[in-house]
Amino acid sequence: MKKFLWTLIIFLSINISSTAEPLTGGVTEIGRGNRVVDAKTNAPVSGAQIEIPQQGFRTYTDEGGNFTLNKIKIPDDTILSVQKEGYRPFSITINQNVASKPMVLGIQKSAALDVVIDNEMLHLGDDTFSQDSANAGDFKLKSIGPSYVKKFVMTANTLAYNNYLIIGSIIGIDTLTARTMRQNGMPNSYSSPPEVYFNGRKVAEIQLNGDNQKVKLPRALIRPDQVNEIVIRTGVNLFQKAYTDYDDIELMNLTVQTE
Ligand SMILES: [Ca+2]
Repeated sequence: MKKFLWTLIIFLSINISSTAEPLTGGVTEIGRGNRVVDAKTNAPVSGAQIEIPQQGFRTYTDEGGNFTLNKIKIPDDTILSVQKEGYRPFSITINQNVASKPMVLGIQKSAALDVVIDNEMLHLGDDTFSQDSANAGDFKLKSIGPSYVKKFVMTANTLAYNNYLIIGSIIGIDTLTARTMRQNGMPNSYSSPPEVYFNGRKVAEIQLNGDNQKVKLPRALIRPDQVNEIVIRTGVNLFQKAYTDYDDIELMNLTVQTE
């Protein structure tokens, strides 16, 4: 019987789309057959850095844009990132199921007005969390506290466009909505959602884990050609009254992009 493998094609603009592209040959080993391509031209991207921060795993694509994950074990959802000069930082939440099939990751060229706020993995919270929490099994990085603060300049040119904060990937959110969507196994509690502030004003609450979450930055709040500030504050466990139990979350790849 002919064996078909499903190729996952992931683009920044679309979340995840899979096509039934049959591959020939015995590409059955876990973590093999992966490629990074230019999202527009489909040309392979060589020398792209692939990282799974929770696993301390790092590799680079070869001349043909290929990379392997070396059969690493991924017990729970974790973030895989792709960095390449001239391209927007890319990330995707993967698990054993996703990683066991060949992945084709389409990355996008950076645009002139893009601002990379952060391309490191960030852990917000207090490092105390239930093993039932979303992605608890994968938390290894130490928390930087309940809030992330970053100052950055936005040029006056950005006022001519719609501006968005893009959160590349976020895992570990234990809101009621996340529980309803079965993103965690917490039977008896949930947390308030993480909040995003732009120049002191709350502009979003993040209810769900996932990739490429887009937060509009209201034009009226933008300080042109001056320092602007993004704050992301994690939620608190609404069922722990004895002390403040911050929701431990991880996020990666914060950029401001215009449309
Ligand atoms: Ca906690």
